[in-house]
Amino acid sequence: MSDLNTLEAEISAAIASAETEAALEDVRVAALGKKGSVSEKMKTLGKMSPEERKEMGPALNGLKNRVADAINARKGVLKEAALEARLASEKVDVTQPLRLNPADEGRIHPVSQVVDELTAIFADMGFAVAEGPDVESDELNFTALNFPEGHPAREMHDTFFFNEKEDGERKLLRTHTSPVQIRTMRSQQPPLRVIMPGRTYRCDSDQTHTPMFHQLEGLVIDKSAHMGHLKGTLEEFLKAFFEVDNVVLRFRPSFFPFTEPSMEVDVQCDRSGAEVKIGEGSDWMEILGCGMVHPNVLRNCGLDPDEYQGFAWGIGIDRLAMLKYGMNDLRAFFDADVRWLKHYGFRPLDMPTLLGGLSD
Ligand code: 2NM
Repeated sequence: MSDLNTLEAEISAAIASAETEAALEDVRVAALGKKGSVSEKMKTLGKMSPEERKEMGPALNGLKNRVADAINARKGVLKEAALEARLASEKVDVTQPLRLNPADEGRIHPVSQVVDELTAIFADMGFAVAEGPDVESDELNFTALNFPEGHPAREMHDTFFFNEKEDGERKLLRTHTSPVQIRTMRSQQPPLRVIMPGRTYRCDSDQTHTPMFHQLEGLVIDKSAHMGHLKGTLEEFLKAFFEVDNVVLRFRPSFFPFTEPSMEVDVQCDRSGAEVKIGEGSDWMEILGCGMVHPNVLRNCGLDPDEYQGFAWGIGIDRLAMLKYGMNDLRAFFDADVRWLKHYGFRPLDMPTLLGGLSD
């Protein structure tokens, strides 16, 4: 009997000191397994006398059951401890959003959105879209557009020039999209109705200027296109773009080498709130430049100014986007900050159309 007590004490100590479930399993096998210490004792029952068996049977069964219970109890404690340790070492941030599929997560940059809106508006008015290279010749960017030699806009200060080539030609980054107008007038026959959205470059950088910016120019060439058409075109475009029923425009005389007369256009607006509202109020905001295409420009494109005339305008796309969608720092447009894009960007499958809505 006393060696049973010793055995039970040994097994109990082994159970208590098992620190892992695997170690506990070893203790179980060593005691209750086929060749375990308790099992070996059970095997001796068969060789005992009936009296002996009567005493040892219940004693051994009791030992076996107590050992099994102690192992199970220890198992529960170890399981609990293992779970506690895991919970303490692993962290789940339940504030993390679920990962969306790319079409839900991706965003269209406001500049791309506005270009799509402008394209939808002018396509509806019968305009084609033309594009041209960012790297241009001096001839197309300046000379053909009636910039006199030595005009300040040609100077290094505004224009990014490339190094002179061996043949003496000096390429540049276009300072406006007007060279695309020259290319169009030289390659297509009037009547022309074309818009040119694109990147333009000027060596200028502050809160309202970035060295690369986006411009949309428009051009209409016909035998009788006049300033009334220009005014009507701009009014219709601005009403559609700002999604308002009425806009009031103010034309001020200005100067561009490529137009005569040249005008700057202000739109009536309300500046009393945090955002500028177009189509109401009693303030004015300059919004674009325009004019009748200069006879020299027509001549430079092989068009006879006595037969053809036309109008053109240029407008800043980035600023249009800022006005319509309430962004106040132009530089953030080109920071490639995904948080900014998430906030101000547009869903890729919501295409702007005049029928379905430009911006909703
Ligand atoms: C502007 C303002 C006024 C313009 C003129 C031409 C061309 F090629 F037809 F002569 N292209 N763009 C133009 C006219 C651009 O931007 C403020």
